[in-house]
Amino acid sequence: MKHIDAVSHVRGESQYVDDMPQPADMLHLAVLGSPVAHGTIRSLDLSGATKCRGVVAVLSAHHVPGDNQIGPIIPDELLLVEEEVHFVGEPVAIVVADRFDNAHKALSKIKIEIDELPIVTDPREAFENGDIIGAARTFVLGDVDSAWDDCDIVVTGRCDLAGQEHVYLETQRARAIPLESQGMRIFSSTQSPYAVQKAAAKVLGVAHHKIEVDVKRLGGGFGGKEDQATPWACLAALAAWHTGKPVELVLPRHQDMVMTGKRHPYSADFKLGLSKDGKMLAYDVRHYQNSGASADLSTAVMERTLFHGTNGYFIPNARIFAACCRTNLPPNTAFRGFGGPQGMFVIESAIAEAARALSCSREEIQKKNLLRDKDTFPYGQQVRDARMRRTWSEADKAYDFGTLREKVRRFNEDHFETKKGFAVMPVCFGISFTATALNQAGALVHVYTDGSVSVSTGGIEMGQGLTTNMAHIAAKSLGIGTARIKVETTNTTRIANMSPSAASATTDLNGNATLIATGQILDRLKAVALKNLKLDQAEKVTIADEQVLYEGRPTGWDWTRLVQTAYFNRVALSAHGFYATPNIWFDREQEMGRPFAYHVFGTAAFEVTIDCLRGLYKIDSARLVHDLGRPINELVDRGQIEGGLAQGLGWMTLEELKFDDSGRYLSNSLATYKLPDVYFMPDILEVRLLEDADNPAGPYGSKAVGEPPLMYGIGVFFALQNAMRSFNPDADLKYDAPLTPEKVLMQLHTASLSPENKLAYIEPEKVKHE
Ligand code: MTE
Ligand code: LUZ
Ligand code: MOS
Repeated sequence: MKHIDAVSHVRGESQYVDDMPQPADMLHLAVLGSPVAHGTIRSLDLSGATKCRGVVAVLSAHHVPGDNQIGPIIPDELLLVEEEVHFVGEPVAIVVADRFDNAHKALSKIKIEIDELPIVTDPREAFENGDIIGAARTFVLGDVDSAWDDCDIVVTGRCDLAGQEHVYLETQRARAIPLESQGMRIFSSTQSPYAVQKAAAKVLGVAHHKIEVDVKRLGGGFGGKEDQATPWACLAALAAWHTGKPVELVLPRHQDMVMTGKRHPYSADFKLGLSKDGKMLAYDVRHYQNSGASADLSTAVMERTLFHGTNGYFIPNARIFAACCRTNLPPNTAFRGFGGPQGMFVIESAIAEAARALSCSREEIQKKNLLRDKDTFPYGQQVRDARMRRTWSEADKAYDFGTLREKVRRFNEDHFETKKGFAVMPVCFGISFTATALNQAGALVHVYTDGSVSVSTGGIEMGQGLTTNMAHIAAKSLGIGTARIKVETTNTTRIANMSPSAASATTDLNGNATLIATGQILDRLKAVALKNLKLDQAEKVTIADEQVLYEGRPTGWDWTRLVQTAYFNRVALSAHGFYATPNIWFDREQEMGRPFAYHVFGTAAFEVTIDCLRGLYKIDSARLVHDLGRPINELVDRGQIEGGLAQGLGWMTLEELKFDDSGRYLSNSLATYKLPDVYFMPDILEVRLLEDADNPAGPYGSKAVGEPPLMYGIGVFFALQNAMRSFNPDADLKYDAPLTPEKVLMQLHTASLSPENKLAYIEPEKVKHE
């Protein structure tokens, strides 16, 4: 089965929020963001804007009829600022006008005077000031303090990790339509319709049931719309409330980049102790998360950093500390991997440092310490199979790490200013929301009398193929063709209290809910077949290729006849299915439990080539073995693997967020924020899937796929470092990502060079000259 939207996407016919026919009297909304990163508002004068052409309303915090509060976990985030501003771009006021351009033009006529306050952008500084969000947390396994004595070597170091823009193609947007009796219908580009429903109800001061949120699809979310679609939907609803007219808000790209949060930057200190044969014995790490100005999802993101702090390794003594540090940047938020990648980068850096100290390869240490069946994570859960080691050994068998490394070594011997590097990246990622309660989903299935089927779930299509998966699961379970299935919009009146589409778990949760709903309908239909065909054993009735079979043999009835007979027998042809992931729990007092239904495993190997005079590099190859379970749709899942990898590579290499000293965002357009493109992708990209890898927890044996492949990208950082070391073994390399070409150049040429590399060395000044 093809991606169900493939044709309409390519033709440009797929509809997003802004593509739906516009009501004739629809108004447009523009948002004024704070011009400074921190300060108290002395005065705010909206009157200039109200006089502008086409302007219908200009609104600020005191126009909010309900509670001006949208913080999802901790109530520390105002929809519109009141006394204080906390980051550049924080929404201050909105203009509602007849046209998009008129609304934006009027923004400059709003007068705001702010007394500036000092700002903090560094998480370590915020931590020293005691400005943390929620509580700092620590996961502990074994006894780290007494384990150092058993170690032959101990390495320490510091990591710095930048954030990342989501760059969904469709920027944040929403359309709100006022209905009778204080009702509001909101079309939102959100991963979490219920988050929008709850926040809009709070802001307008009405009950949840007054707000209907509807989502057809997203032009990408990547976590950036898990929570941060909410303010824009609330602002559109606020404007619709005051004007009584439909209102649409579309953030221009530039505003989207300035006003919304990104992946969390982190800074970390690590200490890793090993035996001389490379066994990791003790790991002590402190993560300082740069949370931005308000909590958003930061505490949950930080929790995943703790869970993935040891990646796919067993370390008998580990202490993982993390804190959310408040800074004057936009509130950082969910981004594919959700704190996991940051935790993994640090342990991979510690391994790189240890490999130097032991004069061995990173792979020797990695391989020796990979998780085995029944090993325990630092949060108490046991590994339930040996797939971490399986993906490593299958990758080694298929791609031959030894030969790849040897090829790189020989190349480097023969070349002076061009160097290659090799690295391997194992990934182990837990599947389930770490907040156990979110692991629930509903599905509503209707069968119509012509045999066509309507499926509603709480899952959001954001390009990842959810709709395709739901259609496939519904069709397969009913024994009919996918042409009979229509997957409906995601709507809060059909599915209540839905969790966000996130944590890679959308197909698992909503697919299982769909199977429960179709299972109920099938049971009823089988009873109808028994009665009307005068048969006796329900379990012998099956439906395959739209034919009703008994003991595998045709009965002469087809799907449509069965459905029509059920209707005339007055049998319900609709069902609601509810699924809650079984056997998961977590105790936050003890920091122990079984938070994940299962883990996804994989191993990736990378080769890179650096031009050491210019700092430029290319990725020669990425070779993966990935665990998809038994995929529902292999093509869709391969798309997820390649897309996730691309995003991870970009995060590690090109994508650099720049803020100036006053907290102003400099890389605020796609001209200054460099994304990887198709040419940047590895020349060789090989993806093998683990075979015979059924997963009992996923629908039809499948495994979640959305996030884990992003973390393979981390490997390229270490491949680049290895190439750099071949050029200049004494270079002072930093565990500082992204490793942009500029940083490669500077790090290669700021330290003294060993004699054998002197030949290749040209003074940076001379390079400039030439
Ligand atoms: N793929 C596309 N094309 N667009 C997206 O926005 N989001 C990613 C991933 N893959 C995303 C994507 C993120 S962050 C998550 S959590 C998962 O998809 C969500 O979908 P799933 O739960 O169905 O995997
Ligand atoms: N969102 C969330 C997530 O609320 N909880 C999670 O555990 C999670 N994990 C990954 C991505 N989003
Ligand atoms: Mo994905 S970060 O769980 O939206």
